[in-house]
Amino acid sequence: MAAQVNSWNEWDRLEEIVVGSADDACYEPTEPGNHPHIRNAAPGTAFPTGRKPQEAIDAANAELAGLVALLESQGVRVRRPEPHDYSKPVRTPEFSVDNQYCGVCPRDVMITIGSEIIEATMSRRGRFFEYEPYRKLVYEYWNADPAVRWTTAPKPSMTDEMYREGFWDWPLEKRHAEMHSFEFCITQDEVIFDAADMSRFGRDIMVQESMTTNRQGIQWLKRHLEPQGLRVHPLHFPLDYFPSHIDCTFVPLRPGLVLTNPDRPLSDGEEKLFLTNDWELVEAPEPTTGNDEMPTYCQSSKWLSMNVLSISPTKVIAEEREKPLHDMLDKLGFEVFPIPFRNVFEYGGSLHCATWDVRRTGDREDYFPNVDYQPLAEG
Ligand code: ABU
Repeated sequence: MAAQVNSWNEWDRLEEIVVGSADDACYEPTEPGNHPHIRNAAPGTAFPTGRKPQEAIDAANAELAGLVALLESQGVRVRRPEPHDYSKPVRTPEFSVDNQYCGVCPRDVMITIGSEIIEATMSRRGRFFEYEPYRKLVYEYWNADPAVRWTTAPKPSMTDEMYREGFWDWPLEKRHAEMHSFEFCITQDEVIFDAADMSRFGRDIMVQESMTTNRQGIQWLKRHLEPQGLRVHPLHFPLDYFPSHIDCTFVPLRPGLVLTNPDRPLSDGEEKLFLTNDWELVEAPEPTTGNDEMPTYCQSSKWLSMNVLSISPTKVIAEEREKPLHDMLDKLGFEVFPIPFRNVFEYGGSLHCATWDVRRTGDREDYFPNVDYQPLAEG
């Protein structure tokens, strides 16, 4: 029987993928793990709550439909999340939030590593139940193929104690000091990670320590994945004051080539792993849109420009306005498929974020034969 779930990296030829949906999306709630703000608004202006306007939902859905059509035209099977009422509050014995967020970015919640599907712990209260729209699909894969493994990571408490009070108001000097010790809005007591802080390179998984993934989360991933012969490498980008999700910072495009973010260099010494294994790190060009010109309710950075989706090691989908990036990818030998995606930005991501690849061709390869590897216990 053909494998239903198989994906070892970010670039092999894509066969099946989940594309998110903006149906019933809400504004992300203000909570200890997230203080969303309206771009260019006067300080103190309250961020809206509840359901997003239908017009904004329709505009994002139209662009997501464009992505679906393009993928299908390339022979990729596309699946979608189940409907979910994001306007429902979340109440556990420990916390409550008035509404949830959306199902636009499955990448944040779900990851495929070989034949295993992992549901992340998540780091924010409004996203606690965001695995639900994908459960029917997971059951389908799991029932259809006995080789499929399905793991749900431990759910964190999301109590007030799990968060660092005051993080959002830290003055610049404190932020600078804490940033170098990689202390953000989540503390280190519980296992916390969002799936989008990981990037898959065959046998090696890179994980960014961030506002959405802590050291305990990385330790859990090491203990879970390393007995299977994988290697989990924490990565750090100390000039990113609000790091969340690796796919606007460090984006592998094919074996031996990573697109990097010039504003967010790797921590000193971490580039060695790549350079000693003949990987080339190429800086992405300046995005066409400055941070101040990003959509009003978008909480992500201008570097959504580099949040591209690979259909194969030679074909990449990129946002239509990012012409300098298209030109660079073209020179590097890629066929670029530009599509409009700006209306999706306010839902937390661009093309890579809005997808979760379930099946790509190819097996687990070792792209880092010369690895100076930290054994599990020392991780
Ligand atoms: N969800 C990805 C956002 C990353 C960034 O703002 O750079």
